[in-house]
Amino acid sequence: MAKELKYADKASQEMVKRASEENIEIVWDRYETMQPQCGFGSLGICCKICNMGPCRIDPFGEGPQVGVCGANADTIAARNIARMIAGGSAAHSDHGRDIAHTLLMAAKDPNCDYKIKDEEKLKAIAAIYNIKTEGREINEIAKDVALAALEEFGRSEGEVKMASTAPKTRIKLWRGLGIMPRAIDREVVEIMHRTTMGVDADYKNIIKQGMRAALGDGWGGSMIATELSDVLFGSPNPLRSKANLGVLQEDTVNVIVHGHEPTLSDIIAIVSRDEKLIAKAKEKGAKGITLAGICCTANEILMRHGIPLAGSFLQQELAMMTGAVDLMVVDVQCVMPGLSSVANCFHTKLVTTSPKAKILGVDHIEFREEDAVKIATQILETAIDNFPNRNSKKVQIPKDSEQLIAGFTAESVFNFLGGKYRATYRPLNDAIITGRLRGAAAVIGCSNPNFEYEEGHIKMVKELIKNDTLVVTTGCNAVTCAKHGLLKPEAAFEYAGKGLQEICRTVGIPPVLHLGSCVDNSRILRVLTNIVAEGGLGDDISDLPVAGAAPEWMSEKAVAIGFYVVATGVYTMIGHPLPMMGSKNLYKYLTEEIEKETGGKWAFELDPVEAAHKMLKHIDKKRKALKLKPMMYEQAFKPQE
Ligand code: SF4
Ligand code: MSK
Repeated sequence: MAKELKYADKASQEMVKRASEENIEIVWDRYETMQPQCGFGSLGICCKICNMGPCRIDPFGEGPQVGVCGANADTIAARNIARMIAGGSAAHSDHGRDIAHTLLMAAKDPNCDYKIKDEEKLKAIAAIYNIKTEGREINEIAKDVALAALEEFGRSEGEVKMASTAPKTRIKLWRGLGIMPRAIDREVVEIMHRTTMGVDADYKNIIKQGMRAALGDGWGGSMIATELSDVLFGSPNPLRSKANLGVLQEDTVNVIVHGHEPTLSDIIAIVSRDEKLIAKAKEKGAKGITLAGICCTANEILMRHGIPLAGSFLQQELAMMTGAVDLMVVDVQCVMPGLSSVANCFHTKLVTTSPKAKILGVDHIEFREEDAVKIATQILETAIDNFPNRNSKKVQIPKDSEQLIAGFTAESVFNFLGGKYRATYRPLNDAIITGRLRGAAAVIGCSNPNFEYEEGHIKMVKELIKNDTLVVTTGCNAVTCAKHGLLKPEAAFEYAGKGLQEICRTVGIPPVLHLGSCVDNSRILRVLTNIVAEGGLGDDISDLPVAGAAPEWMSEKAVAIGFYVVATGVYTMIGHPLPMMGSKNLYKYLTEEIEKETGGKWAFELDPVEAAHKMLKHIDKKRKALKLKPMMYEQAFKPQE
């Protein structure tokens, strides 16, 4: 019996109620069944790295304080966290590698289904890699860029070159700390080596390697994924669309894409407009084809094609509960295996596509970039053929959907915020310097059944914008904000402080800017770098009045993101603490001492409003250090000194 979702959007509430009434088990039910969850695991003090274990440390100090090998709570917790970073970094970066391979294929084969869509961006990346562009064919440049990007993963000497785009002060600091990433794969492998039995036992040293791998993700693998996706699929520009389950239609073939990589979903977005396929759908009695997305692949095709968002991570099963999804196609990451049993309760076909991600008993149509259009067509035809199997008596599509604006990037936000100045961050920096804006915050990340669904995201974001803090968002927070109407310019007049309202009115932007998928957190790193470069707000990212948050985090990828953000010098707030509270020393290091090293640190706070206040307090501390003017308008939140 699924619980009542107090803060969720109405569509989710309706579908959860339906699941409960029809006795269909979904994620919240499985979460309840799992209670009580393992206390040792939550505290990060169980270890099963070798076969002398599993070992667990007694958190009350009465039982064993070391494992069979002598590893204590600090070592065990740090190793567990580092392995989470390795998992998260590997996921983002393997995605980046696949995009680089696709770019190489497009560059070599003139008949390839993928083309270079953003030549300017390609040339900008070529400059990072010192690749000559003048007088050269675009495909030659693309080939060299793809090869240079692929080099980043496994080079044996040197540093990740993409990371050289960070502010110079930051690079110097990373080199000094020994955390400048060398090669993306190498750092992940080194985590696995250092954390195997009998290697690194110094918790700070283990975390430093974790940060090096995380930096290889944020400033390497994820950045490559974002930049090369812009080259191949086109850089996003602000556009309008809709979000929530109400975007599904009773009278069309409904196809949902879910997962992360845009290689397949972008082609499906294009092929779904094919006249022949639409005619085929009509032959089967449908009025056309509706395509919508879940999770980050949704964000990818929203940003570039305006394809509507069906929902966030926790809505993947709820979309199926409408009984109106003819096919859900998934690739990699955040795809719950539980989808298959929900699909079995309806006519919905679930199709896996990646050789890296199969689910037993689920149809698999293997995706190959070489045959992208052919396979996308086959998937859509399978959906069309399944439409007549839909039982209209079982269809219940919630009415709810919301308008949104998405498609902001480090470059397009640049033009937008430039206003009449265009192509400059000056007005943004000036707004912060003069106190019209308090600062900026990135609120990102997953939703998690261990949290009151959507409460963390929405309450935090509203509290930040109320206090004149511009919010940028990606991933499932972006989907949640969209569903709750926060990605509309009008939201500024309802929820934002007076200063932020003025900016939104002048420039015509929402108070919350959607910057894309999880790998697109790299766009936020670029924005921060550009703010520093514009001047007037210090010499490094750690000087800026900014903060980051993932209130309802779930994935290992969120841990990797958090660590590259902390290593980049940013105060990083999450709801549930990292699973390491069984180590007092590690807790102290990550929430206090690390600030002296990187300028960033972790903070954990379950109450989303209190969490926002802690972020605002940090922003104010940075404003004070920069000797910025007092805020122009009265602030709702006034920290006690
Ligand atoms: Fe136990 Fe040490 Fe082996 Fe971990 S590495 S399972 S703590 S003996
Ligand atoms: S999809 S990683 S649930 S944000 Fe990127 Fe959402 Fe988190 Fe997956």
